[in-house]
Amino acid sequence: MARSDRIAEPWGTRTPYAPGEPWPTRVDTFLDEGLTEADVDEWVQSATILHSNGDGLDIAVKDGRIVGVRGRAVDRVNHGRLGPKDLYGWQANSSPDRLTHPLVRKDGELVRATWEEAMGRVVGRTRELLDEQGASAIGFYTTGQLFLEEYYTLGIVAHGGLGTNHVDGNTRLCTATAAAALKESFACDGQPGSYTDVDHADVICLFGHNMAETQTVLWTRVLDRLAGPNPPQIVCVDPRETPVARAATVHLAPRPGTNVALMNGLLHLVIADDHVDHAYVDAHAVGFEELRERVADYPPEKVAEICDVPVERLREAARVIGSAERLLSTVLQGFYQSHQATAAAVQVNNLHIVRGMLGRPGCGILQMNGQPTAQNTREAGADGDLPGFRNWSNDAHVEDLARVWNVDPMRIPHYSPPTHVMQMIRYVEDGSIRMLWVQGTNPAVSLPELDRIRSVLSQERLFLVVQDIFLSETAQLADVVLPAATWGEKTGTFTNVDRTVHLSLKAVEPPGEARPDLDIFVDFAHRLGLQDKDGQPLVKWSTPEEAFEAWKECSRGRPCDYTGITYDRLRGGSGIQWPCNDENPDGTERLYVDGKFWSAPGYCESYGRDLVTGAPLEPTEYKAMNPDAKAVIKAAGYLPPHEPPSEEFPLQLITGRTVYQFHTRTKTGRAPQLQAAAPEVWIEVSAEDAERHGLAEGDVAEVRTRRGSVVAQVRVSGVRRGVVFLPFHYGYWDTPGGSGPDDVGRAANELTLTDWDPASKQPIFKTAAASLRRVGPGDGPAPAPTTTASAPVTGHVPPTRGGPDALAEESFDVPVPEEVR
Ligand SMILES: Nc1nc2c(c(=O)[nH]1)N[C@H]1C(S)=C(S)[C@@H](COP(=O)(O)OP(=O)(O)OC[C@H]3O[C@@H](n4cnc5c(=O)[nH]c(N)nc54)[C@H](O)[C@@H]3O)O[C@H]1N2
Ligand SMILES: Nc1nc2c(c(=O)[nH]1)N[C@H]1C(S)=C(S)[C@@H](COP(=O)(O)OP(=O)(O)OC[C@H]3O[C@@H](n4cnc5c(=O)[nH]c(N)nc54)[C@H](O)[C@@H]3O)O[C@H]1N2
Ligand SMILES: [Mo]
Repeated sequence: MARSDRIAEPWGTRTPYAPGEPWPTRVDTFLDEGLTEADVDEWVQSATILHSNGDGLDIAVKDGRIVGVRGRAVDRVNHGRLGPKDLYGWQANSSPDRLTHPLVRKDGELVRATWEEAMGRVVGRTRELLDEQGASAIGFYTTGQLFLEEYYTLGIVAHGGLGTNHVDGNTRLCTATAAAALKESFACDGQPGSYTDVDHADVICLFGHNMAETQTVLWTRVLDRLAGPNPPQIVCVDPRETPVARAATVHLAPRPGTNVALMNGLLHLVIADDHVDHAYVDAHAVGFEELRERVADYPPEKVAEICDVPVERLREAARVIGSAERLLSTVLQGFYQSHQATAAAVQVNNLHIVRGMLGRPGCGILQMNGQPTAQNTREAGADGDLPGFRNWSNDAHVEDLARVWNVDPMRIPHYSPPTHVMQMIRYVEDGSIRMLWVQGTNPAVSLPELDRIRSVLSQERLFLVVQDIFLSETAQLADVVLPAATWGEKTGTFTNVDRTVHLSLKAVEPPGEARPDLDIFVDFAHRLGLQDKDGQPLVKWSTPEEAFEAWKECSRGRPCDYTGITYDRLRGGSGIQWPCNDENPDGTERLYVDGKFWSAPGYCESYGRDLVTGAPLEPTEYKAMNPDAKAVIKAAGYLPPHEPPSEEFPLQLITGRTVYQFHTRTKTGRAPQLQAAAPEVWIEVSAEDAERHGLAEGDVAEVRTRRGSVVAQVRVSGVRRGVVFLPFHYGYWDTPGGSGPDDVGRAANELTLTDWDPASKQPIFKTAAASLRRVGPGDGPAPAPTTTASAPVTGHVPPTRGGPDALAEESFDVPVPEEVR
């Protein structure tokens, strides 16, 4: 058996294939040192949990322990392949510092407690607050990393049981814009495309998406097409020289935060050259005229100036997109974590609608998710939306949900939009939310402006419950810590970006007294005595499979219809794409075939929002705009970033990821190979900016914004000029400070701002005005990987208008044309 090395070779060897051919199989395996497949007692079916790709894998078990993983050759998503985090990340499960028993705060200290005592405190405080202040004193902040069954249970407990509107997921930081953009254009969440579109596409566009590092196996599929006959052309829009940029036919490296201008420029050229599928647009969309008028204001010269990209490059990209016969687009955080997130992501949808590139092989849109189970957070209503993509502003939908739950419709909050997490933090700060229950997320590292977050979460009057598998930075601030079982230790299902549902089975026992998140929610509901209309228990299930069956009923007839899926059908073979029901017994590869949408006013999930103010549209407005269930083309004008560079803060800070680490590193930081590959935070700058600041590779520097500062070694990389990049993975759990900075800042979110996109409410992690200062010499080169976007600069510099010689032009001088709206 070949052991796969995904540290040196994150994407492994090529298996080239031609358009329309099946992607060849390649099985990746990793087992503990010294073991072979013959030593394995049992292989237990699952899928990958450290990104949204949903790669099928089997967990190797020996003597009751996880000892490795192997990609599932039969799975439609990965055909056997695994990425670096998948191969090595599981080792964190058996870390000696896993939480093994509950903790409660006594005299200021977290001390060991029984489940009885810990749950007693949680239930006691819940009762007190319900009596004193009502349900709106209680908030839930969940994740994109639990299982579908767990979210559905949380949703019914929070919405149908307590009746609080304060329920959100960290999916707000992650894929809120994916959902929002799909709701704007198609009035419903759900990815139109399929990963098999990679097999057919002749042009693949990646908008603010470093797929090579963040969905490694999907990128492997792209690389295999590129290595085969008739390869697709790649368009990359990213200010960094990512591996995607290096493989691209056209790389546009815009100034951060100018995505809407760039998209309007592309749409301008596509429409001007009449690469429009008029028959499709006339039959299946509303709003084209408004778009045509709006993008007329964005001629290429003006767009090139706003974005600081060469005008010829922009034209080249438009030519490639305009002449595509099978166009696949992906969109992610470069667009979503920005001030005009939804507006920008919607323009990608517009490109596809205008070009008639939907519902056919190779013509997909993937408004990507990031986390493995983020799709389920959204589907099951744990992010504030109602389960089954029901429309909170449609009374009939609320009534229908009340019927499924057997509760009074008035019990389900739907009087205003669900509270998003940044608003919840504000309510905690103000004191109207008194209890916050955080599950599977680490806001003390991942939310913006950490100094504020730490102070809000450590307030005396807040009762903070944290349900995690480690004593994270956030758990250290809690009043009660609940130890959870995780992937491999519990059973459930989850759904990836292209709607593929996988079953993940329990392989080993959780450590100590740790319990599955599902059991914790069910226990809470029972202890609280939550009941339905007939006095029966509100939560009528206790096992994952029972919860799944209950969810199926809730999904019946809705777009994300799971009624045709059973645990048994998911066993043994490949994952299945929803909707899967009587009409589509084997699942559904692509949505919106033949221009049919789920956007009828009575059926749709959302009436949409104003892209500038975020105000929800009234049902009557939506009906007038889109009476016949078509796709909606929404135009948007460009607005400059909210915190523009200035004399004092002349650079633009962007933050993001590296291939070897996952988020706040609670798992990857405990997997030796991954931690060694990217051990410490670094600062990336262009050669031009390094020179300007007197910095050389490896020097120690300080990045400062109005909120704080981070000190780290400098990597001189292929990032565009005027931009500083920081990975956001490095918090404090493995520093002497523990929960926060002792001496100097390490976490990128010390620097980021409290601000969000008006439509999706997704925080802005990708633009902040920053300054850079040399602190002193370092100890060798920066600790940044050299196999990725953070590779040392090669001489290829992302193209800007003036080219690399335009040193004279001040980078803070972001032009804001007068006529922008
Ligand atoms: N290795 C690894 N993989 C992961 C994760 C991880 O932590 N580590 N996390 C998972 C999750 S939850 C998510 S959400 C995804 C995120 O996956 P990605 O979105 O691919 O990752 P990011 O690094 O956050 O951002 C992508 C790119 O946006 C670019 N960018 C920044 N500002 C702008 C801008 O203004 N315009 C444009 N066009 N681009 C810009 C950055 O240069 C960066 O290369 O990854 C998932 N996969
Ligand atoms: N500056 C900056 N900030 C960002 C981003 C960025 O690009 N830049 N990206 C944002 C995005 S897209 C995301 S998704 C977030 C991610 O931010 P977080 O969600 O805060 O990051 P994680 O480290 O994944 O936190 C997950 C937590 O859940 C725990 N956990 C793991 N498995 C289980 C389980 O089965 N049960 C329970 N109960 N707990 C479990 C882990 O130990 C960990 O503490 O960060 C956001 N913040
Ligand atoms: Mo994410």
